[in-house]
Amino acid sequence: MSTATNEGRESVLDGVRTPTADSALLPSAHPVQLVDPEGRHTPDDRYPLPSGEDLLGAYGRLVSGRRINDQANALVRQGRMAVYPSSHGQEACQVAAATVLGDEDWLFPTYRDTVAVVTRGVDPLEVFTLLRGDWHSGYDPYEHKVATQATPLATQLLHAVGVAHAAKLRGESTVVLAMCGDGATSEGDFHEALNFAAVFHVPVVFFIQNNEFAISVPLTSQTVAPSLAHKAIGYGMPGERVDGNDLAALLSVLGSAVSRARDGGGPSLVEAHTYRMQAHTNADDATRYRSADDVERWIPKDPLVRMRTYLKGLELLSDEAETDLAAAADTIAATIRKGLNTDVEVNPADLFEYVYAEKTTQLREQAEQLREELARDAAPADPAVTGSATKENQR
Ligand SMILES: Cc1ncc(C[n+]2csc(CCOP(=O)(O)OP(=O)(O)O)c2C)c(N)n1
Ligand SMILES: [Mg+2]
Repeated sequence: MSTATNEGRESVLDGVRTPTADSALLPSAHPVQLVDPEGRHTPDDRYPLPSGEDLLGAYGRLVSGRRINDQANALVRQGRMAVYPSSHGQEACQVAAATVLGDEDWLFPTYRDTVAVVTRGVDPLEVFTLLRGDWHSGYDPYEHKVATQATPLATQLLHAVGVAHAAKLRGESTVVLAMCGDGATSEGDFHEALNFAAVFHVPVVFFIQNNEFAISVPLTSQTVAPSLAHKAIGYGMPGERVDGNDLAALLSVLGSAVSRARDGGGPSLVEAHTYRMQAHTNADDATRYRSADDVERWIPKDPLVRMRTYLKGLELLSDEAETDLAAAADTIAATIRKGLNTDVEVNPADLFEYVYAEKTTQLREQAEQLREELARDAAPADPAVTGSATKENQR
């Protein structure tokens, strides 16, 4: 292994890596949990419980996240949005992923991570522009340092590693958090991203939301690894697993992975154990491949109820504060409803813009063809043609 990219680190080939060092890369025996489903604190020496203030702030974002998910689902049913991959039940992962990052950091989300993108500060209406199908992407990735949500699985992991590598070369303190699903871990891009990140020792945190399904494919058909977090050791980076419905544990585990990356510790992999409570998207019928009982087992583990019980038990969340948070979430939902219920004027010519700095010959030809067709359609109808068509129809 080249030492040029691994300054100061011991080579595996020298035989200096001891079994103890290897086991330090392995994830915990059980997913890290700091607050159990009944809302009780379950201490873990390795991971500090976030402060009450931090948890309260994150809980507010959880409430808004749930509201955004449910509002988006309703808008899909009303035909105002083309598609929405909901993260209902996975909101703690979403909120934690965005909350642990600083302004200088980058987030690389999947198509399911809308709530993480909004938590990072992107205007929900700009986020929904993409899902509505109006525009190439509704937000400027550079403004909030959030990459565009994309459908191809795992491609964002490679882009994330590239950004982290560039930041390292420039001597910046940027950390990149790259999200993916359990299904995406079977992609070649996942392997390439993790291997490159480890070999070049770049500041990236890979965050897998294991929601037990890749559309209809259950995790048991996806992998026979002991856990997805175990995959990390194969690349020479630490892996950790965390209860994906425990906001406190997610903040602590992801926060520690981000600090480690920022301090020059290199990449790591965090797997959150959660569950996709709803269908893959509105185009999917989940009852064809899983039972209602399977889903019901996860209802008592709901991340929102759990954090509310915890905060209320410590009297950190008053009834009044809860009403205020619900009202704030309703305001966001009302803005989304209003925005998506307003028809936008689209310019068909935009189909050919904004991809290349200079249009290719083919694009120019296609743009011209479209312009001619639209001009022809817009021209007043020729009565002779209309008359003969009418006669034709009457036969
Ligand atoms: C490269 C690629 N292959 C296949 C697909 C089709 N596809 C879309 S979503 C999906 C399942 C992904 O599951 P997972 O990674 O677990 O994410 P989740 O949807 O559960 O959040 C598949 C196979 C795709 N989008 N991209
Ligand atoms: Mg999945």
